[in-house]
Amino acid sequence: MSSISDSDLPRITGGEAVLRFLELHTSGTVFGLPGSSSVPIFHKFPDTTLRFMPALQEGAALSTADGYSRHSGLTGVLLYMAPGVATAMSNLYNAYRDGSPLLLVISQQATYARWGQASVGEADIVDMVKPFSRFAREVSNAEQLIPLLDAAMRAANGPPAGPAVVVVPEVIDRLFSSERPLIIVGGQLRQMGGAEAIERLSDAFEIPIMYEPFWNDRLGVSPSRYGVLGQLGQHSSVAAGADWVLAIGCRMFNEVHPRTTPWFNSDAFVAHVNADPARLEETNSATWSCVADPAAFAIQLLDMCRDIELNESIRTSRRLRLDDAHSRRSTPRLGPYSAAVAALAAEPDKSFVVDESVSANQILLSGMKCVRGDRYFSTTGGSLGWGIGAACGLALASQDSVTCILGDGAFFFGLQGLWLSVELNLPITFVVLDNGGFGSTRGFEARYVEEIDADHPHFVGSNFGSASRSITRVAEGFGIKCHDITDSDLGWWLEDVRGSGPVLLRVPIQEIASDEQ
Ligand SMILES: Cc1ncc(C[n+]2csc(CCOP(=O)(O)OP(=O)(O)O)c2C)c(N)n1
Ligand SMILES: [Mg+2]
Repeated sequence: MSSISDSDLPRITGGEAVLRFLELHTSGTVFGLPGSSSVPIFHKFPDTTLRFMPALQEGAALSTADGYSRHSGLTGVLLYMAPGVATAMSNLYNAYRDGSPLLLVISQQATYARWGQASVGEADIVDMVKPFSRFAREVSNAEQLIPLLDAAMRAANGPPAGPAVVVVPEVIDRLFSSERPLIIVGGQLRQMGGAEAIERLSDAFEIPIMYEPFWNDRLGVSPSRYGVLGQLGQHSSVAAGADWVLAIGCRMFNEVHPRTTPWFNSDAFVAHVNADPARLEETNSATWSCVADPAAFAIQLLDMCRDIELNESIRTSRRLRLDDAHSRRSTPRLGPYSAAVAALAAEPDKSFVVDESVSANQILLSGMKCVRGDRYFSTTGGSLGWGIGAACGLALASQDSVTCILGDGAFFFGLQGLWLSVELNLPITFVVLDNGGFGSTRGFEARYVEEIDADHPHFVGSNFGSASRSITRVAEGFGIKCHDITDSDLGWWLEDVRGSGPVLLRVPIQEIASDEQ
């Protein structure tokens, strides 16, 4: 009997092997941008069932894949050597922050031409991407290709740390004796499937819920639940007065603009649950923390509370506290974004929403009045230029309409992504909230100028001047229908154009004195 030797097996190229792997294990749609060293892979696409979606620039390829993966799971991206990676980096950072399952296959200079950094496009790509990926290795021989792709796939699918569910009785005991409990949720709770359990816990035991401060990549729970009080703000009396806090699937609020005063009373019991140990390390004020899949934790917590009766006087005082918080919330917030936010508050019930609205983001989050919390997406990374691509990816994956809310700066950063929306006639409404520049940066500048008591404010590079007016011209140049509208007409326009193809609504926002423009 003769045995089969290696040479009898049909040989396939590395490029074919990569594409077969993507065919078997990913959403089936691959994003990217070709270059000289990746031609052999691209050449094999027609022999597969994979669909390739091109991009004008790698940042757009990455954010489009990110959006797609949020709907359809693990998604492949093909990039060209160091230049492609460097261009995609800011959106790689966003995807990493939000735990988006992406499998990036990056080409490298041919082995015979590797000179360190000397040959064109060559660099230590593993070192470049390591801080923003769960797994990064270079394939040095054919045998390693499939095992490394396999390991990368498992790392990308996560969760970052396995479900090690430990619910200590302390969390539950204290919950039932607490008069002023509070749950703070992050996008990880939604991503891993725990939204409903936390909503039910809140309903059953009159517990207020808040979204974590700063950016949220997803809405941890549905905004329409009675317990939901919007986003945790700097001056929240509900947080300051809380005696039991469960921070679940979120960060611990000490990033970007750190507070000097604590969020909670020093006597409060604060539990922090997150699937990623690195997030727990950021903890600066938790009494108790636990690495766990937040969804599994929430479901188990709900289950363990099922037969426990809440003392009637505690229930009454919790209900009064919730009613009181609601009555204070219903006071309308006045501000330059209020009309636009009101028009967008129920948008996730009608369409997927991708939010890169920067200054409006927090107001929007707190003003949301929708049931479909699962249809809102933003990024915790905050690297500008993500939204347009992510909206294309979501529209492509869901075959549904998407409303993409952008700052004018975010529009200019991500505009290469518009190309795909036109090419595929995707049902996306781009809403550009145009405040004439990098408004949030301008806000920092204004505060700085005030602090140093300067005679003349210098707004260096934060006002777009005439470039602002080019938004509709740029989008029209891509072939997109554009309308200059007012914020009070936004609701009407959304109804009129939703789902009809790529359309851009430019909404001027008057927020600063005209001499600063
Ligand atoms: C890639 C990148 N570069 C720079 C920044 C710094 N930055 C943060 S917010 C912002 C302004 C965003 O402008 P816009 O989208 O118009 O929103 P606005 O602040 O006006 O609401 C800038 C430049 C960033 N977040 N990402
Ligand atoms: Mg702006």
